[in-house]
Amino acid sequence: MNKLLRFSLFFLVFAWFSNTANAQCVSSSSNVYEFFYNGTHYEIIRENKSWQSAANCAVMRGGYLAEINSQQEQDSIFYHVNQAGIIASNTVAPDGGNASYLWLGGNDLASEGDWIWDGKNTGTGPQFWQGTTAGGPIGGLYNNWGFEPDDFNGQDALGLAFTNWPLGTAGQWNDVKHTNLLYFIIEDADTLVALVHPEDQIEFNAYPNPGSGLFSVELPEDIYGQDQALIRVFDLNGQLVQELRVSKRKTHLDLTGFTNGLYFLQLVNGNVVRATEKIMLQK
Ligand SMILES: [Ca+2]
Ligand SMILES: [Ca+2]
Ligand SMILES: [Ca+2]
Repeated sequence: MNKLLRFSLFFLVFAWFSNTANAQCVSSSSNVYEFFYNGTHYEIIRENKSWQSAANCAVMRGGYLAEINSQQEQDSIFYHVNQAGIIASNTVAPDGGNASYLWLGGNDLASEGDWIWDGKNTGTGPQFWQGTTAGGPIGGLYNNWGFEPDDFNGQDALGLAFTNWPLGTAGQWNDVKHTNLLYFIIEDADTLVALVHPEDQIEFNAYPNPGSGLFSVELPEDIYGQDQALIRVFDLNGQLVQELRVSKRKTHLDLTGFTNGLYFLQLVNGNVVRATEKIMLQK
């Protein structure tokens, strides 16, 4: 394939990808505020999503909803939340004293009172708190609740307060309903810049396409053997359905357990998205 054709094809695929999967995640890069803490890339996303949609979006961007593990991380995140150009009235949880919040990666959705760090929305993760205000931390893990959690009318997701509420102050945590549509904070997001540099793109083939479940994925020589290469598979809703580490030039991808439809493949190398592909599953 000549270079110009390859270049054009790349942009067609990229435009198509942006218009479908990414459109359901972040609609404009101008709504993304980036920062680094302790060598890790964070993003504050100024778009409103339910807790689960926000977590799915975090995974699609290569990370997870932020999990705060220390006072230093709390302080750094809250500092940047205040630098991120957030208009408080755009990210309000009515059941959280009508104050403003951003999603963090904690919830007690799976089991009431068992607060876990579940920033990838897998339903599992380390537990950091047990019970309501009368409860306590688990395993000495960090927490920064206000006079919370109180499970008021059934609250199962963790909000970082941007403004004060009757039971706490800005910066502290509150449990609010997971269906609130709030801004959110992603930890360990990929650096997506490679997508706009076609010369950095990696050749990446998945076949047969369409296929009935077993796909072969072929990678070029230059990432052969590097254990940092990852293939991620997303469904049309942006939910991560599979993630595999690439250690061989030719890899097999088994989607036989999934429903028919279109899936997106992301090839990640060196914490950068190097290629995207779409495959059709037709059993
Ligand atoms: Ca963290
Ligand atoms: Ca709860
Ligand atoms: Ca609460």
